[in-house]
Amino acid sequence: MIEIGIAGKPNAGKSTFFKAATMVDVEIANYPFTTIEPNVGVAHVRTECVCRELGVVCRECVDGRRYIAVKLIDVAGLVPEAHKGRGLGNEFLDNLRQSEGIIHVVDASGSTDAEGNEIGISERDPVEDVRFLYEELDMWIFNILKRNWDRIVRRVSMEKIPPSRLIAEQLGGLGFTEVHVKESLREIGDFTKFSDAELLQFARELRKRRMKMIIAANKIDKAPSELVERLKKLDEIVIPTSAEIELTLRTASKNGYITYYPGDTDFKIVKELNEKQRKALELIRNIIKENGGTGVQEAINKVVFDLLEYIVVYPVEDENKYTDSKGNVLPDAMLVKKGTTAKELAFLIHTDIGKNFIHAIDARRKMRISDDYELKNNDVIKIVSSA
Ligand SMILES: Nc1nc2c(ncn2[C@@H]2O[C@H](COP(=O)(O)OP(=O)(O)O)[C@@H](O)[C@H]2O)c(=O)[nH]1
Ligand SMILES: [Mg+2]
Repeated sequence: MIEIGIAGKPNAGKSTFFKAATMVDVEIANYPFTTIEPNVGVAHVRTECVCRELGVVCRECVDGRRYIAVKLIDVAGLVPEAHKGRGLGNEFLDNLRQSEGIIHVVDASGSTDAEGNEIGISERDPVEDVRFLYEELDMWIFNILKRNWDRIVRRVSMEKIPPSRLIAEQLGGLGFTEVHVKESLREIGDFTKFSDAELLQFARELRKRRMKMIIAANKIDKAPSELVERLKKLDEIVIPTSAEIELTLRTASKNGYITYYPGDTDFKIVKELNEKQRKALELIRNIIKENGGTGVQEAINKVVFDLLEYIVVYPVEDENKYTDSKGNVLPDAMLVKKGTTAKELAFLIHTDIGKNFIHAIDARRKMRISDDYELKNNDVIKIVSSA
């Protein structure tokens, strides 16, 4: 399953985001270091199910809203100098290592300082928080490089292995690929003569490639629009969010007060409410209408579909009825990387199916496709296999 980390300084709203997205119980409090262990939960990306377009009735979606599971990790809060082990620095960085993509939750209301302590609205520039996360990550990678660099350079000159492979190997565990290293080296120059500044630049290039992230400009329910706009001007994917509103809506929905589907821009009240509750919900309604939703679902979708470039494919066993062998219509919606081929899909479904792959069929066109056909978003595919 795709793993997404939620990063940011204390009190930015990470745990609220996590809880809203997963509905797993976590501690939420207005003081630093609330999250000690990373919380892991299941969230979902939302996509439009293909059942309607195909004219079939499936049981996997809610009126065409199809949710596909991803893993979410609520990472320990980041404080300045985490790379030196301050706060829960090491845990923080270790947790992020597992993530394929990161949602950086930023307090767009500017009402928490660098350490997460409460201050007045707009007293902190949220753009600083973005810069600061990058700097911490860069310094962390730099320190690891620095510790190993002399040895790496020596080995490159002695052994006849491509430097990018050797460096990737030496940084094992950080998840850098040979391609990440090669591309990053290309940006800088002769690595055997790297100064500290160049090594830091190398660390930055590596981070950019390995640690892909989007920014959730959180607390929009109280953030001044100038601050949200400042964040939007960054050369990043920025999604305005209110984790707190999403959590309120999900909770109200769970308790039967409203009908609300994550990612919707509205909800329906379905139970008698008192005046105060009704007013609170109407206030929320205005905010999410204006923002086009709470942003939480959008943030998860952006990470998976835009940042990490996944697409959705529907494997079926019956290409005429779009069912599995038991007659379930469109039983699976799978997230696969853009560029995945039909044969690779067979392996992703099951190793045995991959090994015994014969050919694949595009169920929409009822046509055989080549083994190296690159899957497109919303393809419905039957794999023919002798397994
Ligand atoms: N107004 C507002 N407050 C929020 C929002 N998200 C989180 N908070 C509040 O910010 C504080 C810190 O939240 P928490 O999720 O524990 O932050 P974490 O330390 O980053 O995990 C809590 O008081 C939350 O209720 C939001 O979208 N809007
Ligand atoms: Mg927390």
